[in-house]
Amino acid sequence: MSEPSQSHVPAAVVDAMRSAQRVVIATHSPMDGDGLGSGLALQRALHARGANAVFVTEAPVPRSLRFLPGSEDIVLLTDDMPVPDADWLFGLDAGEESRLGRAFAERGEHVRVLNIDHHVSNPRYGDVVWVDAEAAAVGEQMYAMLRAADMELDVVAAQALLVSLVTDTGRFCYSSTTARTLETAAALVRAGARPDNIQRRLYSSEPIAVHRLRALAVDSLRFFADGKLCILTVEAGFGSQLGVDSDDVKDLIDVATSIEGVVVAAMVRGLAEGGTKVSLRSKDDRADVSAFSRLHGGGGHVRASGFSSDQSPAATEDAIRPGLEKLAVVASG
Ligand SMILES: [Mn+2]
Repeated sequence: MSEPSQSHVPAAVVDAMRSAQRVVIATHSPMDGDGLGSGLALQRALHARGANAVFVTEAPVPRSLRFLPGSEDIVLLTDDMPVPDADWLFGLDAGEESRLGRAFAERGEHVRVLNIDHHVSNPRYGDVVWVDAEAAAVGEQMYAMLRAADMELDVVAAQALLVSLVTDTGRFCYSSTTARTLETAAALVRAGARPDNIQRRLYSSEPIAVHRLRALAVDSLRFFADGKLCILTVEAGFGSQLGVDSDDVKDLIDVATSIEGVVVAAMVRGLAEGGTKVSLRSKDDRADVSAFSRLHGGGGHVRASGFSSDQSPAATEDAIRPGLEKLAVVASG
């Protein structure tokens, strides 16, 4: 059968994959399906050729993703734990180096950094860099990389990479989905991945508390610019009385995005440690939320981006609302 049309995997990336002996794997914390799936597949491939690879995180693996084999072995770095020593740090899906957290900030001087990412705003940090903004997910790059380096891809890794693709493309519906994305998915299914298993474990196994959280969120949505801008502001601790995890709160942006007439959706979320996290979604390329987030020190994709602020959720919202209204109106003009 045909292979996905080749994405260009830089030779230095293939070399690092083939030769690295002690690797720390990291993605952003908390991780998402793309960071987790591509990291697990990478770790399995490195282990299969006898390399030592430790996958680290600074936040627990989100509840909904814990069904993936290997997620239980991810090392949760607590404050009193040093970052494991290594020759290489493989950073995945991190649009800026700070998103890799301590794995990047506290690495030894001898540690080389491989930056594999698909965010258009990536500043190309690291010693070896492979940023492919055409890739719908790092999982798509990871598949090409494992193939280019002639490394093992077993059923478990194929399933992990399909989770990367499914979650980062909104089940293959976002504008980032290309023929190559679908060809990669087909190759993964041929390798034994099961889409129906992902549907059941990821989308048909939600705790009722998550639905109650959504109901609360719907009640607190506010609309501006004739309904083209939808903002959901949540204070720190929102949802904790329902016993849902922060990952479930994060996904509430999808509620706002799914509404008819909304062009730009924003979730302004207070963090337990102070400050605010803003997530933005756009349904129109003319409303480039990646550029908007960059103005505020963040980044991301044209239709999905985010940034952090030191201010309260209410103050943050006041500061960004006029700009977002303008963005939503321009896009629908
Ligand atoms: Mn991604």
